[in-house]
Amino acid sequence: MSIKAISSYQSLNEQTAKELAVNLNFFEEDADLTCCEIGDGNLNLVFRITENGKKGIIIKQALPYAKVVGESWPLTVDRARIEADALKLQEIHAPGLVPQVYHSDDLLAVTVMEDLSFLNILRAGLINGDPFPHLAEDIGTFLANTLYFTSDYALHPFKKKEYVKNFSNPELCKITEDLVFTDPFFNSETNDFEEELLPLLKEFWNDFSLKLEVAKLKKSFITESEALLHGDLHTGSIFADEKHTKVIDPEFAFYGPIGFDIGQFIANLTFQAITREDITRKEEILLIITDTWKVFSETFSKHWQESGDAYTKVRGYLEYVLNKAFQDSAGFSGCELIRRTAGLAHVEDLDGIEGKEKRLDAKRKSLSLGRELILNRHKLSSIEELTELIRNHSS
Ligand code: SR1
Ligand code: MG
Repeated sequence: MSIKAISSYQSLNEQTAKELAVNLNFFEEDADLTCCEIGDGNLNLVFRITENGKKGIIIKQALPYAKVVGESWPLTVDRARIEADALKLQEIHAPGLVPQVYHSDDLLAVTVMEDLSFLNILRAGLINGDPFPHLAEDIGTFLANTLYFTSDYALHPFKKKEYVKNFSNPELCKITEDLVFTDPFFNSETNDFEEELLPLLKEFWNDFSLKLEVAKLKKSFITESEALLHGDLHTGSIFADEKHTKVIDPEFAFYGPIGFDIGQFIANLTFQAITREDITRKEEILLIITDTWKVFSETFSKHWQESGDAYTKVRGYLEYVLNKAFQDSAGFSGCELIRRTAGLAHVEDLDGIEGKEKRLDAKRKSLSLGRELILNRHKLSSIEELTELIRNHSS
């Protein structure tokens, strides 16, 4: 049976993914196609289809459960629609910085998009020590444009509310609410950590000032519909090389606080600042963090001048919005550092360290720095102060 003829969801395999690609006219009937499932993320199937080794297409399909856990964790396939819609909007506001979407099908939960396999996943490239000279400029621009142009500062209130409705993403938000903001701060079953970290984690679980600050950050994540977020902007959600940067995988997109995307990006760079032994190479990461914030805040401020909202002309309002985003991003970074060290989904930057003592040392630094960022975020008044805090905790 041809995959185009089906009228309900079914998960693809390498054969049916090829049939779908032909039926959608991406290839001729008699094309000699190769199809590989290359998904290495936590949730989806990703098929790469090529003809004679030439640049091909990607077919991404959402599974009705979280792949990382299995069928016991059901998960809405509506996230495929959210991802395709978010990519289309991001391409309008940050052209060239996301993969092109060629086709999407909400019923099959499929997005057909540009094959970016000529690029590397940023996390792997950073671990390898590759240079990314355009990263700060590109991600700073991506953040400023996608966050500003989907916010009330830029949109008519009716349009903004239409977007809020379209990008309502409760199941994926709940994953973040649990895995980022709750579970690592309690003795939860989903936590996953090396037993030597237990004494430090017990300190966290008994620290009510820490929990209060995380509760405030979680409240902000849940209640502040400020802009359309990517929602999962770690270094595994970015393809890059020396010339290009492409942000992928916005299936966690929803309306939330601006500082969340910035904070997740900063945290995932921070793992590299922690694990790099050579001072110069550590400083390269701190410079990317500094420049990303500078590009973000300068570009966002430039867009602000065009806003039609009367209050954007009031002295001090822009500074308030940026300062809140900055301090929130420090706090969200802290949560991300802790969850990737002790929660359910880890990062290769830490888990890939071979010597046990070295690995534990890096993990303890991530946890302690995470706690510092959460507790002291309101004392930070510049990106230099933030990078100094990271520097002090990572040496
Ligand atoms: C069950 S999903 C685990 C994590 O993978 C995604 O990339 C998100 O970061 C999520 O929290
Ligand atoms: Mg992902």
